[in-house]
Amino acid sequence: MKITILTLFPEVFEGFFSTSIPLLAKEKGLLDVNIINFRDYTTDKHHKCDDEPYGGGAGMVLKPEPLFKALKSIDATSKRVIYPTPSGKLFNQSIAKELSNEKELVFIAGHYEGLDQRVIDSFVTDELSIGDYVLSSGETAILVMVDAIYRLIDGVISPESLVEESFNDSLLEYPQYTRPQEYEGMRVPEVLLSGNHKQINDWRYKKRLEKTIKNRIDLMSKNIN
Ligand code: 6GU
Repeated sequence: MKITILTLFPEVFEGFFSTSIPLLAKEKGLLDVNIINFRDYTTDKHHKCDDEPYGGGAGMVLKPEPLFKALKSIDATSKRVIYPTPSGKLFNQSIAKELSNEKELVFIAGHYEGLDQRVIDSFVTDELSIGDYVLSSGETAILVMVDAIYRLIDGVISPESLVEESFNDSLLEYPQYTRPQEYEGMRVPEVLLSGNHKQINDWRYKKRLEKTIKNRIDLMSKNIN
């Protein structure tokens, strides 16, 4: 998959894409990342990317010209273009799964009060929010979405790791333990040391139910249809 990100702060993405699994995915040729600073597409002396909103009000709006030029340079009209915004549709695991099947994704990082609506009308295919809170910029939301998406691309992580994850079947994950068997007086639950896979699976299922009831009862009603 190719991921293109239009941003005024390219450095935000450097650490993420040069570490751990994202780096491995790039090295395996499964992920190609293209970070574009759309300030490079300004033509005025001061490289201005924002301006006051027509009609008045607080904050600044991102000007259409640099974004139009940057988007045209990558032929974005033929592509899936995602604009992260708190007023978008709520992003979730099934949207991540769907987007992971695309050959190419383009993300636009908004700032201030947002983009000139003409950019959205001309290029954006998906307006997505990552939750009911307000972030100061789109970059962090893009990192969250990209992380959820790229790991679902075939070959990036092992299929077994994906199967038992939270949200695949509307139940949260069971607790995990590793060595040592006892630490600061706390013992690993006996059943996990038993080697009895039926008992282990039953115990894990019970723990998943308990955790989901405690933290996310809303997920359970999604199973009833
Ligand atoms: Cl996608 N962007 C911003 N700026 N704030 C958000 C968000 C996105 N999702 C929730 N809050």
